[in-house]
Amino acid sequence: MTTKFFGEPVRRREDARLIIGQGRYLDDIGSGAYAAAFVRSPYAHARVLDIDVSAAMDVEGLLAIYTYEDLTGPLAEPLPVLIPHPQLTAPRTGYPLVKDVAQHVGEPIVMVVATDRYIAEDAAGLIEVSYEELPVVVGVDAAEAAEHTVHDDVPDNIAARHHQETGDVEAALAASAHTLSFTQYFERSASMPMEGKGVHARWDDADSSLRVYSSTQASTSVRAAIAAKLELSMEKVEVIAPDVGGGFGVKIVHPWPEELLVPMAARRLGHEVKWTEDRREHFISSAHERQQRQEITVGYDDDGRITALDVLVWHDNGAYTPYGIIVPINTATQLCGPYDIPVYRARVNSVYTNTVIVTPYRGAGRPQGTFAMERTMDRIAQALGIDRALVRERNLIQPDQFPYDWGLTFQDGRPLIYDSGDYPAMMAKLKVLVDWDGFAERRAAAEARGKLLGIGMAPYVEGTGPGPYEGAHVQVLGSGKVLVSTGLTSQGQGHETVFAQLAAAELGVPMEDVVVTTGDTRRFGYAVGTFASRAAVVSGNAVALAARGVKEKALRIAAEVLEADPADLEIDEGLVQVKGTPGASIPLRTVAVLSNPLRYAFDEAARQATQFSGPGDDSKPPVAVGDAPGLEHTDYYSPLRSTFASGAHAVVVEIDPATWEIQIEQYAVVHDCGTIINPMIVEGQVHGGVAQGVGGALYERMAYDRDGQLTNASFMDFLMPYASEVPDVDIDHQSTPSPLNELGIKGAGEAGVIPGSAAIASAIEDAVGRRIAAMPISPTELYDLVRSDAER
Ligand code: MCN
Repeated sequence: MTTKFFGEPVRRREDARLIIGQGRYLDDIGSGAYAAAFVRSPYAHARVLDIDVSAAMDVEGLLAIYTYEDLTGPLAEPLPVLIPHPQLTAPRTGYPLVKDVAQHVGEPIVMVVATDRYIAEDAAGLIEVSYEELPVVVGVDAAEAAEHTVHDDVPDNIAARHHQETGDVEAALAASAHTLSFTQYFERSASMPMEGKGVHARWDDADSSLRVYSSTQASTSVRAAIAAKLELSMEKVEVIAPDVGGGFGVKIVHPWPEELLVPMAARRLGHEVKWTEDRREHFISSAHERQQRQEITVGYDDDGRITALDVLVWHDNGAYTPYGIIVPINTATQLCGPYDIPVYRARVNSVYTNTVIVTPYRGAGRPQGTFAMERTMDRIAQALGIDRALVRERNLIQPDQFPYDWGLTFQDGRPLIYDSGDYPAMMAKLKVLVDWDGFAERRAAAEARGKLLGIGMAPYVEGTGPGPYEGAHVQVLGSGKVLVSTGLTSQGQGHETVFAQLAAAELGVPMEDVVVTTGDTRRFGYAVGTFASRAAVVSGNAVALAARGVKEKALRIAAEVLEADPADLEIDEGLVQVKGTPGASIPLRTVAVLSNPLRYAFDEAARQATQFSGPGDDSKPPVAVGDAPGLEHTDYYSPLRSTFASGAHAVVVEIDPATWEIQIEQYAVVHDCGTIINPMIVEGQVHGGVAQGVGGALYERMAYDRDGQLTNASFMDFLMPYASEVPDVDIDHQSTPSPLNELGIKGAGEAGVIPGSAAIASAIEDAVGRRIAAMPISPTELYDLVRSDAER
C-alpha cells in the first residue's frame, strides 16, 4: 500500500455537509409520514390490568391504536437475546409491547398512529391504563438482598454468574506478604447522542416490500430482525442508516421495539409511518450502563508487586438481558489492564433491577474495570508509601512478554491474548507529558493561592476490532469515480473519510474520486455493525483487501494494453503506468471502461486511447477470457481475535476548598492504537471520549429513586459537561502495530472514555487526602466526604 493518504490527517469530508445543515438525519425523511407515539409505563414494576382506548378513539386524525393483543406471529414473542452465553442462566427479554407486566418506567405498552405527532401524543394521553403496582427493585444492593424479585421466576434476581480465574487465588492471597480488601461503587450513566433513536418505514404493496430508515448502528441486523419478526423474506426488506447523530452504543441494540412496530404499522396502514424519540423517551426507555459494586481483595509484596487479585462484581443489568452479559465480561476480562498479575479471579453476579436495560455504552464495562484496578494501585501505593507511578511501573507487562496470554476467555469466546504493546514506554511518555516528577512545585504554588491541587493517572487496555467479519465492495466506474460500500454504519466516526483514505491509498487514486457508502443494505447486505471499536480494524482491512482485488484486476487488464507484465505496473494519481517508463500509461478510468464491453462500445475516448476497434476485435479482447466484466471486487476480513489498544491518562485537578468545586487543570493522554489511518480523527475520538469520561466522573448519573422513577430524565436535570468543563487534552501518540492484521491497526473509538473516572478519582484523592470509593463525585459529595472524615 502506498503511504499517501494512509496516516495523513486528512480533514473529515463529511463535516462540510453536516455543518452547513445538509446532513440527512432520520427526522429529515418522510415529511408526509404518519406519526407514531407511545404510551409507556409510568411504574417501574406493574401488572397491566386493563387498557381503555375509548376516549382516544374520537380524536380527529387518529389512525390506529395497537396493544400487545394486536401483535401476531413472531412479533408476539419475546425480543431476542442477541448474545447468549452459557452462564446467562436466566435470560429474560421483553415484548415489543408489554404483554402482562411492565418491568421498568418507560416500557412501551400502547402504540398510537395518527396523521401527525401532536395528534398521536394527544390520543396517547387519553388512553387509560389500569395497573396493579408491584414491589420495585432498584440498584445492585436491593437486587442482591432479593427481598423482592424483578422476574417472578428468578427468585435471587441473578441473571448470570460469570467466573474466570487463572490460578488458586485463595492460596496466592494467603501466601502474599500484604493484602487489602475494599468495596467501591460505580453509578449508572448512559449514551446521550444528540439525535435520539428514530425509525421511518414505507411499505410497497405492489411488491410486498419494506424500506426502513433507522437511526441505528447496525442496519443489517435491523433488517434481519424485521424480516424475521414480520415474516418477510430478507430481500423484501431494505434498511438504511441515514446520517446518524451519534450512537455511543445505544443504537447497536436491535431490534428496538419501535424498529419492529413502525414497519408493522406501515404495512398494516399501507402508508409511511415515522417515530422519532424525544429526549425523555431516550432517558427512560433506551439503555443505560455502568452501575456496579466491586468487592476487591489484592495480595502484594513489599515492593508493591501484585501477587493475586480477586474481584467480585455485582453488575446491574436492568430489567432484561438482550445483550447477555457482554458488559460485565468486559469488566472481568480487561480489568487487569496493562499489568502482569500472576493469579487473578473475577466473579460477576449480573442482577435484574426494575430499571432501563443495560447494554454497552462507549467503553462497555471497561471504565468500571479500570476504576477497580487503578484504585487498587493507589491503595497499594498509599499502604506502602511508594510513589503511585512507581507501583504501576513495577507491575507492567514488559514488551518481551507479548503475545501475553491471560488464560482467560474474551467476550467473543476467543482466548484473551494481548497482541502487542509497550506499556513502560507509554507510562514514561505520560510522566513527561504531565510533568509527574515536577508536580510538588505546582502543588505548592496552588496551595499558596489557597487551592488544593492533585494529580492522578490511569493506564488501560482495550480489546478492539472483534469479528466475526466485515466486508467491502470497491468498484471503479468509467467516469473514474471509485465507489466504496460497506454494510457498516457510521454515527460520526469519520468513516467516509478513512475508508476513502484506505481505498485511495491502495488503488493509487486521488481521494476526491472516492465515494463511500455505509449502512445501506441495498448497497452491501452483509455486515455486523459499528461497536467495540471495530470499524478501523475489521472494515478497514476489508476495504483495503477489496481495493487490492480491484487493483490486481486493473493491472491485469492494463498489462494487456500496455504489453507489460502486471508486476511492472503501478497506479499513481489514477494512472496505470509502467514503473520507470513515463508515457507508457493508461488511465484507470479507461481500464474500467475496457473491463465492460458494453460500456466500451459507447466510449469513444477509451476506444481511441486503446486503439481497439471495439467489441468484436478478437485479437485484443478488453476483458481477459474468464474475467468477470467490470472493475470491481468484494472482499471480507475476519480477525483471528481482538487486538489490544492501550493508553494512559493523567489528570491534574484543582479544588477550591471554599466551594469544593473540582476543576480539571490538565488532562494528558498517551494513546496507542497501532498504525493510525488518520491521526486527526483519532485525536477527535480521544477528545470526545475524554469529554464523556469527565462527564461520567464529575457530572452524569442516572438518579433513580426507590420507586424506580428516574428523577433527572431531562437535560435540565441530568448534567453533561459543557465545552467549559471539557479540558484541553494534551495527546501524545505511540504506535505498536498489531501483528494480527496486515495494516497493523488497533481500534480507537472508545479509548478516551475508559480511564476517565479512575484518573480523576486518583487526582481528587491526591488533592484532598481522602479515599474516593464511588464515582461520579459532586462538589457536595466531596464536601461531605472531607467533613465526615470517612470513606465514600
Ligand atoms: N481510526 C484510525 N486509526 C486507527 C484506529 C481508528 O484512523 N488505528 C479511526 C477510524 O478509522 C474511525 C475512528 O478512528 O474513523 C474510530 O475507529 P474505531 O476505533 O474503529 O471505532 P468505530 O469506527 O468502530 O466506532 C465505534 C466506536 C464506539 S464503540 C463508540 S461507542 C463510539 C465511537 O466509536 N461512538 C461514537 N466514537 C463515536 N464517535 C462519534 N462521533 N459518535 C459516536 O456515536
